[in-house]
Formats: sequence, C-alpha cells, structure tokens
Amino acid sequence: MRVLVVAANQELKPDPVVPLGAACIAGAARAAGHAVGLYDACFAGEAFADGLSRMAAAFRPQVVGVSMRNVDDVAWPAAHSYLPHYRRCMEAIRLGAPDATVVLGGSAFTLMPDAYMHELGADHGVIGEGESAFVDLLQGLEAGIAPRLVRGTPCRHAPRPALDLLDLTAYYRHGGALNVQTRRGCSFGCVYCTYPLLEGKSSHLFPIANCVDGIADACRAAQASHFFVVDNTFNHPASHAEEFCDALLARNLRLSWTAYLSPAGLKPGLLRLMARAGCTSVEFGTDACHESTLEGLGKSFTVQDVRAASAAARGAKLKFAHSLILGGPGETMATLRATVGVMDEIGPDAVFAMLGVRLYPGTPLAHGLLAQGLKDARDIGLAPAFYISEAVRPSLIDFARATVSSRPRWYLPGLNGDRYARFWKRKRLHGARGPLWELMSEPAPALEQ
Ligand code: B12
Repeated sequence: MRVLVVAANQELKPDPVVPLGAACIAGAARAAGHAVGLYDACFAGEAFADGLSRMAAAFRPQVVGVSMRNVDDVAWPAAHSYLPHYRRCMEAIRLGAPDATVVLGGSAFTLMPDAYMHELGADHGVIGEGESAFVDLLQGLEAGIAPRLVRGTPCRHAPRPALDLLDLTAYYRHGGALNVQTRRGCSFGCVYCTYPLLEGKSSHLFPIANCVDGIADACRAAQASHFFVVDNTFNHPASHAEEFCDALLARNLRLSWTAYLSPAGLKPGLLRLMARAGCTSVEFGTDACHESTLEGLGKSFTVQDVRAASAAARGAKLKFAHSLILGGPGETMATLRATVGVMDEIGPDAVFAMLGVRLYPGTPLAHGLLAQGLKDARDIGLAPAFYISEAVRPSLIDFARATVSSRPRWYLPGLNGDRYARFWKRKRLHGARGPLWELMSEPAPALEQ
C-alpha cells in the first residue's frame, strides 16, 4: 500500500525533538513492504497545512498515519492545547488525499483515543506501541477487515526508525540532539503518570547492539555528537543501562548524551560509568522533596535518595536537573517551602517546575478523584485539567513567582517559559549542543520575561 506518515508535532520548546514515534511506524511499514512517505511538520511553521496537502496530493497515499505526540504543553496556568493544530492537519490531509484512510496514533492519541477519534473524525486509531499494530492494521485494510481501534502490542525486536525520511541535520542544528530508545515500559506507581498507560507496566528491553548501531549511524549521517536517551527511566533496570554504557565505550564513539533517571535505587557506580561513556547530564524525575508529597504522588524514593542521587551525579561530574511538580496531593505551603529548601541545599544546574498535576484518564489520581466525586469524567480530557492541592491553590502562583525571581536556574514553563528564549536561541545559532539547561549554570542572562 502507499502509506504517508505525518509527524504532526510543531512544538519548538524547550527544543524541537526528532519524531521518533513517527519514524518507528514508518520504518515498520516500510519493512513490511509498503511504499512509505513521511511529512514532517516540525519546521514548516504556518506553511505546514499547505505543504501537507500538497504532499498528500502528490504522494497519493491509500493510508495516512498521523503521529500525535503532545496533547498540550502541560504548562499551567497558561497551558496550550494542540487540538486546533490537529484539526488543521486533518483538514489538510482530507484536502490533499480525500479518499485516503486516516489512522491516528502517538502518545497524545493513546491518552485520549475516543476523544480524538470523535474530534478529528479519523477512520482508525492505534492505542500504544505502533510498530506491529500499524502493520497488522494495514494488512487488515488491504483485506477489507480492519477494526476501528486497535491496541498496540509490545515491540519485541529493536525498532528500526526510518530516520532517513527526516531532516536530522535540522533537528541537530535547532534542537541540539538526536534521540534513541533502549527500552519501554514502566513499573513505578506514580499516581498521576501516563507512562504505564503509554508503554505498559513491564519493561521490554531492546537489544543494545541495535540501539548503539542506530544512534551511531544517525549521528554520523547528521554529523551530530549529542543524543538524548528517551527511556522514561534510563536506570531501570540498571543492568541494561550498564550494557548500553559498555557498548558505547567498546565502540569508542565519543558521543555526548543525556538521560532521565529516577533517584530510586540509583548507584553512584552507574553514574560514573555513564560519565565515562559520554553522558554529560542527567534529568531526575524528582517531583517533590518532602516525604508526605512524595507519598501523595506515589513516588518510590525518599528525600534522602534525592540528596544521595544529586551528590552522586556531582561526584561523577555530571550536570544535573530536577523536574518538580508543585501542588500535588498532600502539598501544603510548608511542603512547598521544604521542596525549595532542599533544592537550594542541593544546588542542581537547573530545576524545571510544573505547576499543578495534569490529569489524564486512566491514572490512579484521576480514578481517585472520580471515585470521591471531586471531578466529573467530562472534566478530565482534551482540555487541559489540573489537580492542585486545596491547601496551596490560592497562593501557588505567587509562591512560584517569588521562588523563581531570586533563582535564575529555575525554569517554569507555565510562568517564565520564555525567560531564556532569546539567550538560548542565540546559543544554538552559535553552535551550542545538548540540552540548553546545561547552560543555566553559566552566568545568568538578563531576564527576558
Ligand atoms: C523523552 C521525552 C521528552 C524529551 C525529548 C528529548 C528528545 N530529544 O527526544 C524532552 C525533555 C525534550 C520532552 C519535552 C516535552 N515533552 Co516529552 N516525553 C518524552 C517521553 C519520556 C518519551 C518520548 C519518546 O521519544 N518516546 C519514544 C517513541 C518511539 O514513542 P512514541 O512517540 O510514543 O511512539 C510510539 C507510539 O506512540 C506509536 N505511534 C506514534 N506515532 C504514531 C502514529 C501512528 C499512525 C500509529 C499507528 C502509531 C504511532 O508507535 C510508536 C512506536 O511504538 C514521553 C513519555 C513517553 N513515555 O512516551 C514524554 C511525552 C511525550 N512528553 C510530553 C510533553 C507534554 C512534553 C512537553 C510539551 C513538556 C514541556 N512543557 O516542556 C515538551 C514538548 C517538546 C516538543 N518539542 O514536543 C507528554 C505528551 C502528552 C501530553 N501530556 O501532552 C509525554 C507523553 C509525557 C507525559 N506527560 O505524559 N519530552
């Protein structure tokens, strides 16, 4: 079949990111013998709708697969929904290829499949991992028997993303990194989190040799020297992370990289090995630094683990950032102050703080709020909805403003998202690579609020 994959994402903040999911399903469809094209909207700006309908008309696809990454930017109080953008995508596809069957997929779609099917009037959708399910669906469409919604199955082999269909050089120039995935699945029980819904609860590991070959080839093709490991937590299981580091060292690739870590069970030896294997920085999914808020969020580590993980990262000479969620279950003004206090004491290179907890259907937090009658199911959907602990709701924004005003290394997408925008853009144009937050520890720029 003739299959056009559309990488719909156009978000450029904090950086444009290589649409790995779209490339994975394009690669799987191509390996199954289909003629595959890819339209990437990322750098097309306002011209994307015109570009997309032209490509759809020229390529004459029988099937168009739309990859939807983000629901919104999660940036309360100024959260921005991408639904209008997805509507324009659909209009452009229908204009260019009116007879094509449209299949939706991606992390955004997986979180709210029914709502998107309804809003966008698509023909089919794939929930979760797409490689096998998309290929099976194409086969079904050829045979004339395809279910409207298909649930993906875990990808057992290493995905082979069709990166050759993307302009990796542009991603490297504007985004500072390529990306690779070494495993999927998340067995942690954070009450708000989507990862188990997106990737399943149990880990499935990809063969390390394929991952390392894949990222080495991509970096060579784009003359890139920095990549991001997109695994939801790189250090679980630790043995797989070690194998990845060992393979990079054995290949002597001399690439720099960044990964997400959990402070849970993190051994200093792994951080030292990562540093030897080229890792320059790590992002901790910390969320809070008070025992009761950590418990409310369902985290699997203690404040002491956060301190120890930070000390170990510093000891390994890695730059490190902590991601926080302010206002979660159990949060009070005292726990907020405690979290900020621990961050001040630890001194990370950067702190990202989201205000409020984005609610997604199917998470334990959403279930709990529905069961207690505190939310209506209609409120937890495409329109950005946030949980904010009642004890901090009236003061959260003022507290956050006061906190960042004297802390230049704090970045709050909902409040001061553009604080560093021009400074960072200049740095990229002058060749800065890797995550831009690494530059926060340089002398602070004049604030650009
Ligand atoms: C790594 C990551 C980042 C890194 C990316 C680094 C990099 N260089 O790549 C960074 C830190 C930059 C980042 C930033 C953001 N992120 Co992020 N990120 C992730 C994460 C952990 C992995 C994404 C990934 O690459 N996965 C690997 C690929 C292969 O998986 P995939 O895209 O899901 O594709 C599979 C399926 O979805 C499906 N599929 C995909 N497309 C299609 C299409 C069709 C037709 C079909 C059939 C199937 C299909 O098949 C694919 C293969 O199995 C996810 C969470 C997660 N576990 O998914 C969040 C996630 C995607 N991010 C999210 C968000 C919100 C953001 C930000 C907006 C946050 C912010 N305010 O800054 C920004 C946006 C950045 C941008 N430019 O778009 C949300 C999106 C959902 C939502 N809530 O809106 C997620 C899901 C996390 C969450 N909170 O739930 N992110």
